[in-house]
Amino acid sequence: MQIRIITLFPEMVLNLAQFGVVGRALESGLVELDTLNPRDYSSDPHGRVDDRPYGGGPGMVMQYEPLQKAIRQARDHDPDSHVVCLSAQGRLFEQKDVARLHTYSSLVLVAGRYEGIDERLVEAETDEELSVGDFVVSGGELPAMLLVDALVRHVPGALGHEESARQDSFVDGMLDCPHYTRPGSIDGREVPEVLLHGDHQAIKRWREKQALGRTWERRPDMFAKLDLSEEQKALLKEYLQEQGSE
Ligand code: 9D3
Repeated sequence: MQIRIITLFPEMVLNLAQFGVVGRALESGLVELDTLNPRDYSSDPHGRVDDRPYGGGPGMVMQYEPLQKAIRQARDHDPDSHVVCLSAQGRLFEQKDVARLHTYSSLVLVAGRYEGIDERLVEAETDEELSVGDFVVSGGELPAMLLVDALVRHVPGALGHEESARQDSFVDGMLDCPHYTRPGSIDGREVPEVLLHGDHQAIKRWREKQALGRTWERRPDMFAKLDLSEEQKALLKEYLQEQGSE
């Protein structure tokens, strides 16, 4: 998988290549990450890539031409290239997009700065517009890095232990259960008894109960989309009874 990020701050996103799961995936050659700087495609003698907004108002707008040239270069004549624009106006990025996007052999991520990008560029040269959440950040770089990290987790072999990738998609739609490690007791707070005895059936059941209960409590939006089995409904009931008795 080839990922190219179009950004005025290439050093920012290339830092991602040095650490953890993404770093190892890039080292192993499973994923290739490059950047293209629109400044290098500006026809302006000073390398300008922004201009004042039509209609007035604060801030600057990223110009069409440098971005268009950078995107065309990044697509590299690959008919399977897919261009994503990171923008606060985009549809919300979620786990199901990860599975979909990771099927493209060439992914081009456009990270904007300033007040925004000339709308005609978004319409004519990008395939979709994605946001990473309802909060404002200063540009598309951190959102693009988030996408890359989530995507790399789905590339076969990138995690080392394939179980985790399968778990990511299994857990997709539900929050994770709580985790514990030694010591068994901290300031009177004990690790749940069931985790200490190696009854794997009981542990699996407990973990699913916690996942269901937490999703119900913390994420009613996620919970509403779940289609619970009879067994899961019973687990959730148990969870709620146990919460009530504590
Ligand atoms: C007047 C409102 N503008 C700034 C306060 C709008 C605005 C312009 C540029 C808001 C954000 C940005 C830069 N953000 C992104 O490029 C961005 C983003 C985000 O801010 N939130 C969530 N996802 C994303 S993806 C790209």
